[in-house]
Amino acid sequence: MRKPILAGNWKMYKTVSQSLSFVEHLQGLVDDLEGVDAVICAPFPSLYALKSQLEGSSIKLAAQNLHQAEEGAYTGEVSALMLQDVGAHYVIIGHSERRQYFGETDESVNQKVHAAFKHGLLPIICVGEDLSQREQGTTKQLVEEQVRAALSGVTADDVTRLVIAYEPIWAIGTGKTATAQDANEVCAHIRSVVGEMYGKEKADGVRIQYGGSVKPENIEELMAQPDIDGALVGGASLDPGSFAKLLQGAR
Ligand code: G2H
Repeated sequence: MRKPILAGNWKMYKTVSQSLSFVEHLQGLVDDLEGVDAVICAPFPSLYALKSQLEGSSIKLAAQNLHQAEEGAYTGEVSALMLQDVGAHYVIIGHSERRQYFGETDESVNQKVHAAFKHGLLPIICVGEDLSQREQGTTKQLVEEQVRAALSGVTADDVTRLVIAYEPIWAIGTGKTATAQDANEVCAHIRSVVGEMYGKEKADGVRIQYGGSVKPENIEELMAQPDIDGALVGGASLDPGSFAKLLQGAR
């Protein structure tokens, strides 16, 4: 029913030539992507070059951010139309690093979700709690607020086209992974919130990823959970061999 989706979030790593060489290497390692949607979330400068290199491949491109305005005097920003034009299919919205270092809020995340859909980009919406929120036991409440805010005004048709990534901040790049059961519990809660907003049938169609120190060694255990439909992977997606193993483990 829900097709697994494995996305490599390269963050601020890889020049254009490094990006091209990654894909060339990956294509030599993976010839069959049946059963999984493979996504590369590359830095802006690499997208256009990767678009040509991925012609005919089922690997999809994603951007890591966008600006919510149509266009305008926003120095240093990139619009949904520009991203769609250079080959992006998905766009990460509201990654915790954007929220933490660049002042993104639930409100701007929602605006970006609408901007993405307007130009045919599919959002990968990130939500997740920090360590103190987890310790205080407010994880589900916080994640619910983030999900409700991000989806505000999103139509029932669009909701099954987007992806939600649950990324506990304390597990990002730290080597600490939430246990598969803990991760699933929050993903199941996210699905129930979507169900309250759109009905069970729609909620059953929404793909929910886990992110935070996912690697080839733990991908299968995470994917075995009923409410985890894929992963958003940072560090372990930077090496083509590791990414190929993750794709294999996600199928
Ligand atoms: C979480 C994740 C990718 P990492 O940010 O989105 O990174 O896998 O390095 O924890």
